[in-house]
Amino acid sequence: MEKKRHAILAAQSVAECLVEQDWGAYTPTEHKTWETLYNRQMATLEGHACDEFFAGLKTLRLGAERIPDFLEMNRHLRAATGWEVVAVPGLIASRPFFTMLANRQFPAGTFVRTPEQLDYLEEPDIFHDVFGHVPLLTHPAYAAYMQSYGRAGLDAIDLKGVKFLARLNWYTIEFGLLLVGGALKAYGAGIMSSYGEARYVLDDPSPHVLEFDLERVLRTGYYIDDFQSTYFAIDSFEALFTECIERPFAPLYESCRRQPPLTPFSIEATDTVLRRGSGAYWKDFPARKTALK
Ligand code: HBI
Ligand code: FE
Repeated sequence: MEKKRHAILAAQSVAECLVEQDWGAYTPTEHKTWETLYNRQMATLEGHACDEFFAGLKTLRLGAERIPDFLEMNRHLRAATGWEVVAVPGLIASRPFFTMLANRQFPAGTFVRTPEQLDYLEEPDIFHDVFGHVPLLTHPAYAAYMQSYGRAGLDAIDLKGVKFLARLNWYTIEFGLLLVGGALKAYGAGIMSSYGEARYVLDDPSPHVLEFDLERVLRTGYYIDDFQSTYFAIDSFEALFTECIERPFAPLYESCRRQPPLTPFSIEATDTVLRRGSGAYWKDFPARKTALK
C-alpha cells in the first residue's frame, strides 16, 4: 500500500488516483467505528453546526447504522447538485485533486480509522471526507464555491500560488464558520469531523473570530497540529462564492509574496473582529511541532 500511496501522490492524472471503495469489504469493527464517530459528532454538533449541514446529511440519507456506500450516496448527491464522490486511497497530488473538484468530483478516502485513532488522525479517512465534507456539497452555492476553488487551484499551480490558496481551503472548507442571525455556526469539515475542535471553537473563549476577507485569509498562515487560534466567519455561502470567484487571484498572490505571512495569533488593525479571543489556549504553548503553513 505504501508504494501505491507514493505513486498516487506523484500521479498527475485523475485516472491514476482512483480506487474502488469495495464497500462489501468493510468489517463489523469498521462499521462500528463509523457508528461511534457519527453518533458522537451528531451529539457534539447539535446547535453548533449550520442547518445546511444537517439538511445535507438527510439529502444523502447518511446515518450511523453503516458506512456510506458511494454508489448509493452518489445517486442522491448527483440529483442535488451534480457532484459525485470518487474513491481515492488518501491525499493525492494537487493537479488531479483540483481537476476533480473543477469537474464536481470530490475525492474521498475509503479507509476507516482504527478505534485507537478515534480522536485524531493525520490523513483524512472516510469519516472526515464523507461526514465532514460531503453534506454541504448538496447546497447549490457551496457546491459552486467548491468547483470554483478547484478551478482556482489549477490556475494557482501555474501562478505558483497553491501555498496561498491552501490557506483559503484551510479557513473555509476545513475550518470555516457561518454567521447566522448573530450566532456563529460551524461549516468547515475539519470542525464537523473533530470531536475536540467542534466544542473548542464554539465553547472555548480562546480563539479569535474575524469577518472573512479574502486577502487576509490568503496572507494568514496556519498550523496543522492543533486547534485554530483564528477562525473566519462568512455571512452566507453565496457571499463566499461571490467574494472568491469575482476576484483575480494573481495580484493577491503577488501581494502575499511581498509580505511575510500573518500568524493566526494576532489581530490586525484592518480586521473586522467578531470575537476577540483570550488566547488562553495557546498562551503558554511549547514551540509548535509543525511549521507555519
Ligand atoms: N487530496 N484526497 C485529498 N484531499 C484533500 O483535501 C487534498 C488532497 N490533495 C491536496 C490538497 N487537499 C491540498 O493541497 C489543497 O487543498 C490545497
Ligand atoms: Fe478535508
